[in-house]
Amino acid sequence: TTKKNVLVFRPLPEDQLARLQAAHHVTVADPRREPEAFAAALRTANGLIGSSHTVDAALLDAAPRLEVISSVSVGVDNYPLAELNKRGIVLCHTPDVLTETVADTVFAILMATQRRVVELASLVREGRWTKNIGEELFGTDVHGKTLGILGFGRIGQAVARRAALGFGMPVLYHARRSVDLAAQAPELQGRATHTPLDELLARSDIVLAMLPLTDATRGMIDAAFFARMKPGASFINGGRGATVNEEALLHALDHGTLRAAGLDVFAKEPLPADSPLRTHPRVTPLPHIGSATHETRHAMAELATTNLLQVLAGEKPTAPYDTAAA
Ligand code: 8YV
Repeated sequence: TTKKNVLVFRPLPEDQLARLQAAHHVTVADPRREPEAFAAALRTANGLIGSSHTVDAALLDAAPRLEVISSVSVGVDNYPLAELNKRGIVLCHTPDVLTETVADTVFAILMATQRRVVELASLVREGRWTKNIGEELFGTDVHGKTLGILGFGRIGQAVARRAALGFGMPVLYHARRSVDLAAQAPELQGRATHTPLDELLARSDIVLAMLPLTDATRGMIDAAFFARMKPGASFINGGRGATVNEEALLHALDHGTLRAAGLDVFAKEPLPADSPLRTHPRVTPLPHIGSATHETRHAMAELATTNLLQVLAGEKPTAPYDTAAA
């Protein structure tokens, strides 16, 4: 097939870069560090591989030959979906290969938040473990507690499996439509229940947001949301930071009844140094590491490379994103 021009704007593993270079002309340019090289390559690029960098209509205008964007991510909120659809530019992403890893991360954050792991590890590291840990430093049990999940896609269901099957936790979930558990997740039948949001918030000991960032979910987790949560409950976010009103979260922690928060994602990333969420004693913050394991990031890069090669060869990609449905 004809060699085309591919612009890679995030680091790819050597073996995946080699796959691309064997088939096409490849330029690697980080738009943040090499804006001129990036802009020059964009002008002739037929395909893009990237991830969290925001793509907008102006960037698409500067890429007149673009046929496909292959994202190394499952989330696609940093892409102009309607614009891509209008221009007939194919968008691909990397679902499924990261599901279990992100679910592991989310459960790790949940456990760390409820048992105060980061705070107590710091106590040891800073030489402040001078006597038996007293009640003021106790955490709260996870097993058997009720977990409420917002967003019940592949990752939400994977977290539910860990909670229900591993930790005996009743799972409530809220999503735009109920999930056919018999077909999609038979092991969760009788263990996960589609629940109205208010009831989920009133009953859950832990509320987990696994929501994509859309016009509907942006800022939806606000003061009224936290006020409706069960007193003493905790909040975990493993989806997208901008679904949360962070001022309302801090207010719920300091003046409401929110026990604690575990956050892998933030409205602005990296988290600004002056954000109170960085140092709040009842916040367990992580730097968006949901899919960040050697194995999974390689699998994501491999799938993103395969998607791109397929589209440029005129084939249907393994994992297209339906921009028309957005
Ligand atoms: C990031 C994620 O994309 O897949 C997603 O949507 O949030 C993460 O995997 C990743 O950090 C960027 O490669």
